[in-house]
Amino acid sequence: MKYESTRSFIYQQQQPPPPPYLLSDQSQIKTIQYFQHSSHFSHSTPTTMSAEASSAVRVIGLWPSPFVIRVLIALKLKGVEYEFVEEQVGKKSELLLRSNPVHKKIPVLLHHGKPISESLVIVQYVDEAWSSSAAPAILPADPYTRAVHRFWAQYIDDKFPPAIRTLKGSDDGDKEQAAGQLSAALQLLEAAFVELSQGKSYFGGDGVGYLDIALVSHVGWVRAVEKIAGVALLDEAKVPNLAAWAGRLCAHAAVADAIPDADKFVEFSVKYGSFSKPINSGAK
Ligand SMILES: N[C@@H](CCC(=O)N[C@@H](CS)C(=O)NCC(=O)O)C(=O)O
Repeated sequence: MKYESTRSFIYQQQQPPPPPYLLSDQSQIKTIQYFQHSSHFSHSTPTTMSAEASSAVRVIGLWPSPFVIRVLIALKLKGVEYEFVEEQVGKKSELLLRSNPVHKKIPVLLHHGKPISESLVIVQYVDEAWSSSAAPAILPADPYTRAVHRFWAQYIDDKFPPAIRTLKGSDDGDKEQAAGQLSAALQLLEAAFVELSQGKSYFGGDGVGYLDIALVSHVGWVRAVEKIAGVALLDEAKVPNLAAWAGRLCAHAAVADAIPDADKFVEFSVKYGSFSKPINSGAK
C-alpha cells in the first residue's frame, strides 16, 4: 500500500528502539516495532521478523494521549508485539481518517488490518482476542466486579479529560473549579480503590486490571497539570492510597515505558500552545 511504503519504517538496528515519547516530531521514523517478551529498552530486541508479524497489530497514536497509553499498556500486559504508527500533531493521517471515520480520533488498533476504535473498547478487545495468552485476564472474571470496573472507567473518562484540558489551558474554563472537580473525583476513586483492591496492590487485586489501566493512563497529565497550574491533586496527604498506587503502577514493567515523567507532558503542552499560568499566580 502506498501509505505504508512511504511512511512505515521498521526499526531493525542493533540498538533498541526508543519509547514513543522520545521520538522527535520531525523524526523520519513514523512507526516503531515492538516485540513480544522484550522491553523496548532491552538489548534482546530481535533484528528480523516476518512481514506478517510486522503488520498483524498496529496502533495509530501519539505518545501523550492517555487513550493511546491505555492501548500500549494492555498490549504490553498481554505480551503482544505491535507496530506504533505515529500521527503528526495537528494533522490527521489518511490512515487515521480511513480507520476511524466516525470520530477521527486516536487511538485506533489495527488487527490484521481491521480497525477498532475507542480506547476502552480496544482494551476489552485486546483482553478477549489474546485470552489464551499466558498473561492474566485484564477484566475481572466476576460479572458484577466487571460492571463496577466499567462504571468507574466511564466515570474517569467523563471527569478527567475536561478538567485536565482546562487546567493545562487548552480549554477555556475556570481553573479553580476544574481543580476542585478533579480533586473530588480523586477522592471518590480513593474510596473505590480501598473497596475494590481489598488491601492488594491494584484495583484489579494482585495484578494490573482494566480500571488500573483506565486511571493510570491519565496520571502523566494529572502530574503535569499539577506543575502547570500549581495545584496538588494526586497528593499523598489527600489521597494516600491512590498516590501510592500511582507510584507503584508507574514503575510497573507494562506501564513505565508508556508514561514518561510529568516534565515531558509539560514540554509537550508548552510546545503545542496549551501552556497556562498557574492558577495561584494572580495573572489572567
Ligand atoms: N473516547 C476516545 C477519546 C479519544 C481522543 O479524544 N483522542 C484524542 C487524542 S487524546 C484525539 O484524537 N483528538 C483529536 C480530535 O479530537 O479531533 C477514546 O477513549 O479513545
